[in-house]
Amino acid sequence: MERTLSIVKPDGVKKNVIGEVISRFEKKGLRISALKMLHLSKDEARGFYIVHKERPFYDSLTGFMSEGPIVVMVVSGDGAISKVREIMGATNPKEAAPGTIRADFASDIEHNIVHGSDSVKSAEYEIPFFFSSIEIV
Ligand code: 3AN
Repeated sequence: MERTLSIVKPDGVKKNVIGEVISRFEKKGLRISALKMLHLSKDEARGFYIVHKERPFYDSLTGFMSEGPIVVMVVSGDGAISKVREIMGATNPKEAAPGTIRADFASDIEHNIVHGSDSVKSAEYEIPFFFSSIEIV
């Protein structure tokens, strides 16, 4: 059993697809082990995306991620990290496979609806960023 951190980003919340995202995970046999809505400050978004601090899009990405509420969740199951990334589709929605969340709902590479940890190491940083151990079932 593996755990990953997924986020419905501010554009996903605005487009009213929180349930759609969760439902796509559930339909593939994944389980939601923790869930909450919150609104990150810019500094908190900077902390979450610290691995990208040298990237040219860091300021714009953290601005976007703090512009409105998000839904954060721990998703669990066999191969949860790669399964969630498959369901999300490629970072750039133009390259995302048909039927993926990003192909269906994302407007561009930054406003791409959903986040999923890209490795075990990332998940180990990202899950405790949002949840304490007693909040995860
Ligand atoms: P993913 O979310 O698919 O793992 P990463 O880790 O490469 O993608 O990038 C993290 C986030 O940074 C992406 N979800 C996306 O919102 C944003 N991002 C990535 N590349 C760009 C880019 N070239 N321009 C703007 N934002 C980007």
